[in-house]
Amino acid sequence: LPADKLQEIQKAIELFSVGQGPAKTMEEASRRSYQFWDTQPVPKLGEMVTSHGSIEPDKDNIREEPYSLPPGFTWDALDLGNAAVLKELYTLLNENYVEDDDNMFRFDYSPEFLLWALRPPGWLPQWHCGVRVNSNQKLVGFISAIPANIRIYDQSKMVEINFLCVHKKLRSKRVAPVLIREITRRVNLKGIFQAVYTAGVVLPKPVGTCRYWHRSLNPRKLIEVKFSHLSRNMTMQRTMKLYRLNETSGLRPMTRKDVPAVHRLLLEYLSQFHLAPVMSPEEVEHWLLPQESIIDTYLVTSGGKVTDFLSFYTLPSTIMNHPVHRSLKAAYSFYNVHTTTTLLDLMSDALILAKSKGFDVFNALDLMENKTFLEKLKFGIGDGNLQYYLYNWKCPSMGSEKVGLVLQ
Ligand code: MYA
Repeated sequence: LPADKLQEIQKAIELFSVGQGPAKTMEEASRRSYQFWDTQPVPKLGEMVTSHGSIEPDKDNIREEPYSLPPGFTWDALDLGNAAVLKELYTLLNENYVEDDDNMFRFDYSPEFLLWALRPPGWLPQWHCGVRVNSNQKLVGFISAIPANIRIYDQSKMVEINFLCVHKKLRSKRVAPVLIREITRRVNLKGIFQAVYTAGVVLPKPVGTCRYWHRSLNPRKLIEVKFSHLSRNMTMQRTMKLYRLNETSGLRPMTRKDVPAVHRLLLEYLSQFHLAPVMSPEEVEHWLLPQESIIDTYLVTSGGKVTDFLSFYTLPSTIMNHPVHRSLKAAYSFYNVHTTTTLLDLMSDALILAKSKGFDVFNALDLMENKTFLEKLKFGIGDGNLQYYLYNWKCPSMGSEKVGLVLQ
């Protein structure tokens, strides 16, 4: 075996014997301990939470010095307005960010998408927190925060944490906890003491557990790249027929003029969920106004009035080690609001639109009211969960249908 493979196997054995590898299920999580997370204001995994409230009080004195990185590394707030810096972040994530369990696909967030995700109204440069190697300035770590009004019980002022990434060569050296402590400090300095984040791994303690579902739009390619497989008793011909879609949809793209109407619809619709954003009109404009190859929003109108809308964002994945196909084009369901149309009809249009734009697959979580259409519209269940977490806020956990928040 080559040396790097051997090392990987040794590492796996080591992790297995002490049971400290990342846990993908509650079962695995219950058998491991959390050296870092046990020091943080989050409920313990086995803890039954019945009340709502912060876990530790807001601090008056926030440490002024950044936390210490291992020798040879320094903090650098990334200026994403600089195209060269944006490209560095793109490359770090493109090569080192989230992969599927079988290491076949890795998220490929485009530079323009990263600007959309990281510069919403109220963004701060110091919350685009990078780690560089002193000797050559290479970017090897990142974590970000963006401001958000999140409604959970009566709590609202929070940040969303995303894009935590440590270069593959720097893994398992406890750099992630330093990144998390440092972004916490920088957020605390602005008087914010709660955060929301999602992850594929089980940590103390999920407030909700969601699952991705996938609707094939280009089944031949999905099978070729082993994203899906030909079902038993099915031929390629029959599979393609099964997933065939109509060509046209009667919806129109959202424009800037639609912001007030979309804002009203969204605010009202999200009030039914336990965990949901409360967006300003400016945030609705930022998050929902169409931008090519980033975010699509389409409206249903009747007599000039907007009654329903659907939205999805564009997030391709790199296909690792395939001779022909390099990229999997995926659309992710974002916020969908229905008042006159059924959600089923609305999402059926989302599939048609995504197909006509050349997406290979349409992904949706089983949150909000999505369970009402997933099976009917021929989505297949994915493997692995997306866990939702709150930092420094305890509250009873909820079913996925009470989650009304979608992060990038
Ligand atoms: S989720 C996406 C995370 N990124 C990836 O999965 C990309 C690929 N992986 C990596 O880059 C690395 O493996 C990462 C860990 C960076 C994930 N969230 O340095 P280590 C704990 C939280 O030796 P590494 C997203 O972006 C782990 O249990 N903690 O490990 C949201 C262990 O702690 P403990 C995680 O593999 C992020 C410790 O880290 C995660 O080299 C939200 C090991 O550190 C994870 N996804 O690096 C962050 N994975 O000893 C929290 C592992 O206790 C924000 N760990 O078991 C909290 C709120 C902060 C703001 C608060 C403001 C008020």
